[in-house]
Amino acid sequence: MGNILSGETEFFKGIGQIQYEGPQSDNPLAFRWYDENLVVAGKTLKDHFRFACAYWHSFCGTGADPFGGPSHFFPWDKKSDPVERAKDKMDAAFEFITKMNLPYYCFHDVDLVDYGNDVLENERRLQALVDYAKKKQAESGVKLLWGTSNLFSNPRYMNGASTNPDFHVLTHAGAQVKAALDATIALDGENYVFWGGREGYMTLLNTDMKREQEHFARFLHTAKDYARKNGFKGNFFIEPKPCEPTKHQYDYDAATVIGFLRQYDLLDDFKLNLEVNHATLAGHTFQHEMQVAADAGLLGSMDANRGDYQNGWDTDQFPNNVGELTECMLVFLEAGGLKGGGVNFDAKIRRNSTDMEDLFYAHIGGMDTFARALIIADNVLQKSDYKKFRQDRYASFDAGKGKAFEEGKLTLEDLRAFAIENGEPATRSGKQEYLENLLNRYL
Ligand code: XLS
Ligand code: NI
Ligand code: NI
Repeated sequence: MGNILSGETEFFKGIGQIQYEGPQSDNPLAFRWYDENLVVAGKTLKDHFRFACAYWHSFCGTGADPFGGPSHFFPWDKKSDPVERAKDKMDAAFEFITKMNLPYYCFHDVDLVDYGNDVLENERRLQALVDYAKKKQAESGVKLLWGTSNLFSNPRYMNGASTNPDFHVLTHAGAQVKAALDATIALDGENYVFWGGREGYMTLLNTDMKREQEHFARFLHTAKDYARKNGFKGNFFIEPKPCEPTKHQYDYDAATVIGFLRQYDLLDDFKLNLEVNHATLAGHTFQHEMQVAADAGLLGSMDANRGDYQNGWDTDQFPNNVGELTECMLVFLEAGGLKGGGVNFDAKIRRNSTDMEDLFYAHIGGMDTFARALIIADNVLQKSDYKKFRQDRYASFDAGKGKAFEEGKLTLEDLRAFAIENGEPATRSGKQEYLENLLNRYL
């Protein structure tokens, strides 16, 4: 992949191509673990992860929080014309993405260019940036992992988008999704995401939940049919999150979404895009969410970040906990990886991380943590008795009456007879501490 494209302003001055230098390196602007060509479990790290940069956090985020305005002031955010400003932002984005060697990026429609309230004008703006992005992708080799539509920021969506009680609002969501799908298709996007930020309710006192969920499903079918008709071959992903901004979101967690997809006949086209911090908010570990999705064959993609155990909201910090991620990578490897998606850094640098290189440190740390965790997890699977231990725990179902039960051949009376015949079962340890120590041995 090339460096900065010729003839443009360099936004990240003094920072060159980020290289792999190995664990001994003390260069903070180098990879210590992420060697994209390293083969682990039969695949290069590049192909395992398909890392993506999230346009919104990295190039649209300003450091603002509910208690204060922007603290990040970017040189690409200066021009007054929205399309010209957006092109500068895209120059900066592609400079960063190529310097980081990230193979993919992801965007919402309104990340590429600011939207107003005029549907036709928004479509014109987006088209201008799609034309521009096409050139940038061709020059750099960077690809679009997924596109999506922001159906939560505009005040018209305060009561939901496709679950809004007002049909008129729903039509605006339709217009926006059509344009975002067109953009994703035009840019050879590999997937399309629906995150239902305001698809939920603030109070049941004013909400017909059944009707809203039916509208949601109808909307997804309508969008899917449009995309397929226009040649989109990729996956649709639903991204679960239990709450924030609404009190209760319909796509609560992986299990809830899988039930919804099954109920409304969407399983052929939709899979899951799981986010670490959303799992935490749902009261789950991320490996739990991954396992639920993997068991259903729906582990599509992931939004990499981490939460904060002392805060109850989506802090979207960059991942850096090797131990936790190793447990996730065990599930990842045993599931055979992601189905069509990749690892998108849906994470933002802190409000007080105000230097241009902070964005680099953040991504380098995230990519290194994933690489290191995957290598460790592969060692655990290859070299330890971790797999065997788990298999052996279920050995009583591998033969005899246990096997017959699994095959549906035993009645409740048969179970009773076995219990009487065999007396009290022997105590068997779950060996949790042994297994936790085992993981630590490989860290
Ligand atoms: C917000 C979500 C959002 C989606 C894309 O919490 O994570 O960023 O990934 O709309
Ligand atoms: Ni996300
Ligand atoms: Ni999130």
